[in-house]
Amino acid sequence: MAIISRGFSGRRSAADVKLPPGQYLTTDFPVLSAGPTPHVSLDRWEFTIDDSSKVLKRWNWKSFRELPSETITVDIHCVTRWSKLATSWEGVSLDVLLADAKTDLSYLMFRSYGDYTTNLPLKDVINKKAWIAFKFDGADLAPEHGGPARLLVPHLYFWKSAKWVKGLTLMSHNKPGFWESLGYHIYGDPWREERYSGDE
Ligand SMILES: Nc1nc2c(c(=O)[nH]1)N[C@H]1C(S)=C(S)[C@@H](COP(=O)(O)O)O[C@H]1N2
Ligand SMILES: [Mo]
Repeated sequence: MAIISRGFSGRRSAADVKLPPGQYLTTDFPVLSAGPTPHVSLDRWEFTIDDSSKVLKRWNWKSFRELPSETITVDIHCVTRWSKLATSWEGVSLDVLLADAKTDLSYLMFRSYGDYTTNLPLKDVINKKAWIAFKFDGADLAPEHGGPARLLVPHLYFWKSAKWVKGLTLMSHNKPGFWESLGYHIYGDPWREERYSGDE
């Protein structure tokens, strides 16, 4: 009897996959950047958490890389309609980074080198839903894909996964980031097809 178990082979064929509405599968890894790739040297790199008035936490590359990290395999969905399955990353979860930043502020603005920003509710980055990733497919994250480190929030459209991330600001109210100010959806759930601000 030839019974092929999907769980056993660990692979999914296109027929097995349910994609978010309006998405197609790609196997390559398109580069989408609103501006030039900022090149940040590791000895100048830092990641900070602030609340708009003061810096609450700060890591340099060395202290960041000493944090516990994990390998994550996730599907990603770009608002330009490509989806890529089972991408493999290594990163530090936001749970680790936010661990002793006790706060009653429920929104975040992620900030990148090169000035990109994107907003997220705090609840969407905790409980193993978001990481600061520094490896893709076992190799250091390439600069065009956001290296040295990028945000990875796979359950939302990929514009939320800020490349070249340098920190986050805790906020009491939700505020649009770069693409959200230009007409993209404030939240961006691919399963509800929240592409543009008019989409419910
Ligand atoms: N800093 C920064 N992050 C960014 C972007 C950007 O222009 N600048 N583009 C976003 C968009 S629209 C997408 S789809 C993904 C693309 O990531 P990739 O180039 O690694 O595929 O990065 C997101 N993060
Ligand atoms: Mo995108």
